[in-house]
Amino acid sequence: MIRRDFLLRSASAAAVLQLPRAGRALTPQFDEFKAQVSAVQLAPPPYPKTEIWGYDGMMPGPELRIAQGARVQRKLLNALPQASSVHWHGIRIDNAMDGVAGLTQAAVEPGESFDYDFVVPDAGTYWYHAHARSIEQVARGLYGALIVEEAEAPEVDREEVLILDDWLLDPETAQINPDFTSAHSRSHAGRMGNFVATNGQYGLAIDVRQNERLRLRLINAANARIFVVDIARNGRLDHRVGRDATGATPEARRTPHSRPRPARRSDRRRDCRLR
Ligand SMILES: [Cu+2]
Repeated sequence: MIRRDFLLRSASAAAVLQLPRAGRALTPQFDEFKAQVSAVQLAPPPYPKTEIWGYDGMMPGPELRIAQGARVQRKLLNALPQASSVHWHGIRIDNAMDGVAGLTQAAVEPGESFDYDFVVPDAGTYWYHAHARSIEQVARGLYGALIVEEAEAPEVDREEVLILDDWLLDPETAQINPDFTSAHSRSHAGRMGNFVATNGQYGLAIDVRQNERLRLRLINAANARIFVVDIARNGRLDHRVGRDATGATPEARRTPHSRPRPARRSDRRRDCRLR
């Protein structure tokens, strides 16, 4: 009873934020992004494409990169067979825009839309993901990077955003195992995959030049897996410059490994000294 009342009130609070229809048509401010069923080449050929759910049909979804203090206005269009919502993980935000279906907003039904409108107060490496039946929707690929740039970024030659995830695929067909709430997953602290991909790609390789300084933003999008990312091998130096909801810290800390746990982020600076 209390929860229903709260839901109704938060739904009407969200409605107040929407512009009148005519005004919106004349000055469209909200970039649309569509949650939809799509297919990507997740496992390498000759495996067929894997059916995923993605924002704009991509997996990961489009990278959102904005300046600290800027305003984000995105219209979620739900073309999925399930109700959905978008949570902006780690962003300090008004509850009405936080995207937790059933708590801070009503889930957006198939065929409907929701306008997200908020300011990003803190620099850092964040991500956005579905937050309705998350155990299924995130595992089907509904997520993307949300990068908030600090006014004075550390000096690097290049930046790479790496989203780590594991997938539970049928080894014959490369399709996502649809048993998202299996007794095994529930009794083993989550769903472990049998296939690891970075930015939705198997065996992703990135060429680096000698002495190139990289900034690596790592995001763990897996449900249960802790990735041990060994980026100190072969004489290459690795420093942590920030993690989760922080921009770069003035003093980089030298650390041998990165172990982003599920939903956590790690911001690394790496000097490539190839032997
Ligand atoms: Cu989250």
